[in-house]
Amino acid sequence: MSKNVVVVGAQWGDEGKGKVVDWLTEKVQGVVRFNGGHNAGHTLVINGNKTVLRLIPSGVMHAHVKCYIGNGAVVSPEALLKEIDDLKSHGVDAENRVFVSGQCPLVLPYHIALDHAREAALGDKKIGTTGRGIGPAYEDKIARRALHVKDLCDPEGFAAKVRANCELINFLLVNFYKAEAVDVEKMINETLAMAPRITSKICDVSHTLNKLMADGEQFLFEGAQGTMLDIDHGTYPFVTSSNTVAGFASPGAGIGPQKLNYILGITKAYCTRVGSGPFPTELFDEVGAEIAKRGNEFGAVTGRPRRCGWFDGAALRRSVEWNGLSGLAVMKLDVLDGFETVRLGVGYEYQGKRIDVTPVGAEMLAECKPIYEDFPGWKEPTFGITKWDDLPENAKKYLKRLSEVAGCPIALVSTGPDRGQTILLH
Ligand code: 2SA
Ligand code: MG
Repeated sequence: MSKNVVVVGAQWGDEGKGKVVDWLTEKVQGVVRFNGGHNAGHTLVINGNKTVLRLIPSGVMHAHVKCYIGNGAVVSPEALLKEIDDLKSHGVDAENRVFVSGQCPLVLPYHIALDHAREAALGDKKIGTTGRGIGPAYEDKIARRALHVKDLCDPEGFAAKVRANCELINFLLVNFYKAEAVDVEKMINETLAMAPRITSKICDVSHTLNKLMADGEQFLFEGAQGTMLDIDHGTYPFVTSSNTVAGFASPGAGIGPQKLNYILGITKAYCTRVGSGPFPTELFDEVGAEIAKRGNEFGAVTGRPRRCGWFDGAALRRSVEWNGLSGLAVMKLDVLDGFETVRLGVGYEYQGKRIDVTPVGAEMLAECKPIYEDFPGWKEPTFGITKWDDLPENAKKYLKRLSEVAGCPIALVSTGPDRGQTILLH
């Protein structure tokens, strides 16, 4: 493995980053989150036990690893502490191994109230957010009125800033959205009660990483959500509110881009999306339902059923370009076992013309019809296979073409949820 690796979701999220990060973590000293918040949901299966991580990097399951949350992520104090407590109940002590940048914007209950009110007001045009207040928290950051983790060190200043922000927020909630006002003093008191446990984790993440890298330590940068949900490049407005592309690991953690040595894009052997927005290869038939069932495709945070479809090569090609992917990890190949035919999206038809990459934003994509290449399926199970040569011929053909269409070599193939159920290619 190269020195520092960035792992990003190459599709719409939920590609199985958690398994890959957990697996690669054995070789690094630290794992870093650089975007998103507790809207992320990484399901890990370790020795058959299922654990869901939201804000804490998946590497936490390894006792030797330090976990950093960089300034590009947004932090809910309540979610962070609950996650540490949940881990403790699973026998994982994360209390003194989680380090948070003081510059992370906070996600507070008023952001969550606003997220819910906005979605309700949008009705059937809603984004389908996770309802975790992520968008409103990033809005505060961009509008230069965010509360930061470091503000928790100054209770009076914190309270004054929250009161000032909530004047506007409560006005909006009550008068515009006809929703309930947030109890500001209760929110201040409850947040400040959590403050000591949060402030003890404050760290100058940028400087620490730079110093440790100079000492030869290696890091893994764990992206949240997926490339097609990137605020700048994704299917806007049906996107999350942060940059999900690999390059954001640099400003989101405070390190130079030349420190990012290998970019691994995680993709499923098919495609899923949760929330609203265009998804050209989506399946509405029994094949889609079968993929959802076999792949257990439910949101890790919200439990929402994920929409399922065939692999979208045009979207993956974009993802390869936007992230500068060095290699692909193709997950959940075994979910496609036994299908008569497996389809691979290789482009779209848009207003009678063929296009080879996804258009930017939602409007054009909503009008795109996928162009497929069909592959004969494979009868033999791939579940648990650990060597490329042991894969059924038809599965190999499918994967080779997938890699060709995406324009990126396959670095690994996952054939089951456990760490060992992996084929390593380079
Ligand atoms: P938000 O909450 O403002 O970030 O929502 C905006 C859009 O981003 C999508 N989004 C996600 N898509 C896939 N997985 C995510 N994490 C959870 C998981 C999702 C869950 O790992 O399963 O449990 O539902 C995630 N987070 C945000 C979201 O669906 C909106 O389309
Ligand atoms: Mg997830």
